[in-house]
Amino acid sequence: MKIGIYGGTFDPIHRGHMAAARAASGALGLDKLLIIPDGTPPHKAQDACGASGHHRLEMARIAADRLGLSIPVEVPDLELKRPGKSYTSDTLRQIHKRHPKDELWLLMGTDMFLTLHRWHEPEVILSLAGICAFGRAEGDGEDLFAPQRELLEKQYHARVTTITLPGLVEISSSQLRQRLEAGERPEELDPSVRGYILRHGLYGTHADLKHLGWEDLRACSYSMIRAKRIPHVRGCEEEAVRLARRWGEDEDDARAAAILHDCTKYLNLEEQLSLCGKYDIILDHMERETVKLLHSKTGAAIARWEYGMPERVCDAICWHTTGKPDMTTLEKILYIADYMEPTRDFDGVERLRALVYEDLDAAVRLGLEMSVEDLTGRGVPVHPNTLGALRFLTKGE
Ligand code: DGI
Ligand code: FE
Ligand code: FE
Repeated sequence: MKIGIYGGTFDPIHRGHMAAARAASGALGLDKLLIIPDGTPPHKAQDACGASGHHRLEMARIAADRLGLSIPVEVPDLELKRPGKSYTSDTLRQIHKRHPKDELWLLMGTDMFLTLHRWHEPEVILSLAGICAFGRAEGDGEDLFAPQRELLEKQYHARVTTITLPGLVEISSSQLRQRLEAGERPEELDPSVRGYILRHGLYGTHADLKHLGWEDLRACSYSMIRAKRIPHVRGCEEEAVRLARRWGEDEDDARAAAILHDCTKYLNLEEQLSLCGKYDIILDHMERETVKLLHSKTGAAIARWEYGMPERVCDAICWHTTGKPDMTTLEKILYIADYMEPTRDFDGVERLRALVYEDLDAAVRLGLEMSVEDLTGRGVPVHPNTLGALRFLTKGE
């Protein structure tokens, strides 16, 4: 197995790092990539205005998920956990011990590559891993690489591969930090990483989470979920706004509810229950047993207390999974938009899509019926609110 190892301060991780990771993974044909935020880098003092190791790790984990690579990408905390200075030779020893049969490749930018012979224990580094150096800017080329490659090959029998990343401009993390502090939205950051920075007020950002514009609200919400769910949330937003327009609901409320509706979807049972405790959410017996039912409750609380959303928006989020008897128009819109937004694909979705612009209640009822049928077919107990919502919409028949 070929394992790529990409270490760095990643303060913060940006699109330049991500492009390099993708390019190196393709060029080397990697089977796995490890992105390793460093502890105390030996070559520079920890930046006073930088983020903590914990935050750098979390941002790297978000970026790793956004790479869209088909190979596993892991972000271990092994350098952050190791006391003292971070030496690459120690990291490689650790990884080699864990994967003795695998081929290791160390990824790095030009400046690092050109000083490699002066690192701590270069002979250990170069005996344990091949080097994949990438030019970070136009013009970094063979003329710079060749002499260094020859030196390393002669002196240490190093295996060296060099790649240039076409069109990649130099991105400086310190400039990014300054621009963030000045309130800019640098294109060079993945929106989800930027959302994480805003949520935690890193790098001197002072975003008021309770009064965010749409772009920032999306960034914050996306930073809480996995990349593969973003198209669904995006689709749900578009659908909810269209439905609000059709059924005379407030478009902004529909948009906000949709953007945030699944923001706690990836929390595990323990994290869900801890939020329920923090926000005094009272759970019934079935909710306590079913983690899938909790994200609508905790999502509503986060919308309320972190993002300052109005009650009606939070209620829509609260009922989006099960529905309930006597729903408001906004609650129906989010429930059904979640069910039939453009990226959903299941038998009968077209019927729902046609119906929902003709008769909102009939579409919600059909959605509930399909949901009950699906749950029952899988042997999953149906929540009383789902049954109550259905009964309410069928009463009088
Ligand atoms: O979060 P989404 O995947 O976008 O959609 P959702 O919030 O409707 O969640 C769907 C999940 O919730 C699905 O795994 C089934 C589950 N679910 C929905 N209604 C009920 C339910 N689970 C139980 N036990 N009972 C329900 O009535
Ligand atoms: Fe959901
Ligand atoms: Fe959803």
